[in-house]
Amino acid sequence: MGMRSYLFLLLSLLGLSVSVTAQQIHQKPNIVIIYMDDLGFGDVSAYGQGKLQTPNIDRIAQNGILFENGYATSATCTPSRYSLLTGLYPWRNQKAQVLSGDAPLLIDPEPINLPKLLKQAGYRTGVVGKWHLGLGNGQVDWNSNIGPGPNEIGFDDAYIMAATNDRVPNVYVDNGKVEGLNANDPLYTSYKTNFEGEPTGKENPELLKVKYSHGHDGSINNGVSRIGFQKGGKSAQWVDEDMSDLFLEKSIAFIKKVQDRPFFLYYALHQPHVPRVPHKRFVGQSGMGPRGDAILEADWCIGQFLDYLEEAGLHKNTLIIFSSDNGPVLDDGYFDQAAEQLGDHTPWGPYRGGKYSLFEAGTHVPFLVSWPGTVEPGVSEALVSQVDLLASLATLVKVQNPETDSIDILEALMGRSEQGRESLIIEAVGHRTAMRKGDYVLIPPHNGPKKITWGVDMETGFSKALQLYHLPSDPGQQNNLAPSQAAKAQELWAEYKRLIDE
Ligand code: NG6
Ligand code: CA
Repeated sequence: MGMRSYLFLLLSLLGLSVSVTAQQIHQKPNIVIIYMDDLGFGDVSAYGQGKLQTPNIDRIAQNGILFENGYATSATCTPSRYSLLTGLYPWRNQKAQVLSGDAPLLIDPEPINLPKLLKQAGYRTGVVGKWHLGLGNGQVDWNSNIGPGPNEIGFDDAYIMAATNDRVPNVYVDNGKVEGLNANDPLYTSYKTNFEGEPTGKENPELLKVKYSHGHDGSINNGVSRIGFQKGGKSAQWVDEDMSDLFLEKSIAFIKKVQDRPFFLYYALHQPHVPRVPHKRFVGQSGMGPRGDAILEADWCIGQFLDYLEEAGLHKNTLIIFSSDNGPVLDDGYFDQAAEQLGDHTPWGPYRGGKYSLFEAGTHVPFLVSWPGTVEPGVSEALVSQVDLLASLATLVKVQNPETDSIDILEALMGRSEQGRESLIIEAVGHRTAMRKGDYVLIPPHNGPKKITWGVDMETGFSKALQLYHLPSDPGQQNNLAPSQAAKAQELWAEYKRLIDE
């Protein structure tokens, strides 16, 4: 019997309360995934790229490993989140695309997934924040029990925003129930037609405090029009300015409730996704307009969260993984001065493109791992992807690693090896894919527009020509090597085809 188990047994035999002690001596670390929405590689100051200062996110980097080659699997939200929780590549599932707020649950409750796997290993599991993975069976009724949802795929506790902060319904769902709903004012949503008499951004611009630039002309809540229509549920509708503090509070409340056992928390912040409506404490703080202010608001919350772990004596036994679901975007549908007030800041870092794009900045995101006392701080060049968390964490908590697209790269994540993945398939909007392998990125020929067509100023990376880039020498993907290095390009293209057909 190991020393720790012996101590535990002794305390138990003596009949002492072992709750705090159990947390200190149990062998499995708590696991927290802090997941941002649309945060770019250059938005985290620890990467030394942009001008915005994120001192609290940087604390994770200073106490852990900063990954220079960390990826989301997709350049949009739903597919990346799907991969993170299932270990499956999103382009294998046609339905894994940006979902509407009334879409059914995308993740099949049957097979193993990350929260279920950690539950098997004895973890208490919780999710707080942005969900955007669908709820219910297709005819979701917001006025009764909402399911299947996070509770059916392995989360013991779930306090979520149903979809995105720019989509209806604008309510929080607390373990399958809309929070604050008044039975006399039931909530209905539609993504097709408005409800009679309900104001919309399109017809009632005088009611708006944030004006939309494209899309987002549906129902109005809190002076902001959204995608889709909603009626009723007025007492349950959120106030955007309070969302960040609320998610922080709920995250800490979850930990307080379960901290005598190992826990897994998926803390999914909504920043800096549109609409960017931070609390007034942060308005004007970045000098870059609402996008920068929203990031500072998130950074502050992360600081409070880290402080709590320290005060509770949990930080040394907590593995934190920090990343973002996709790359950055400036105007994503509201006039919020994101481009005009950006100054010299570079949310995309040295990379080309951003959210939606097959170019690098779409998926090449900040990726930090800390576990004070266990993981030695440093910088790693290893190729790591969010899809690999499932297999890597299975190894960490000593349960069987299920057959998925996820690869066990635990040694790289712990900074004990520079050997990450050999290759990775990345995805842009519309399930179009490319491959990162070693120092190269291969973008196969794709049909499709050069730029996003619905009002976002963003290059897609799609081209009828084969593209090959050497990232270390050309991070901005300006120099297509496919014509001059034809043999290399053909070799990688063949490998890409093999990987996506597997
Ligand atoms: C787009 C929205 C955009 C954002 C995105 C999803 C329009 C015109 N644009 O369709 O604002 O909501 O979907 O973002 O509706 S994500 O980060 O959740 O993937
Ligand atoms: Ca996103």
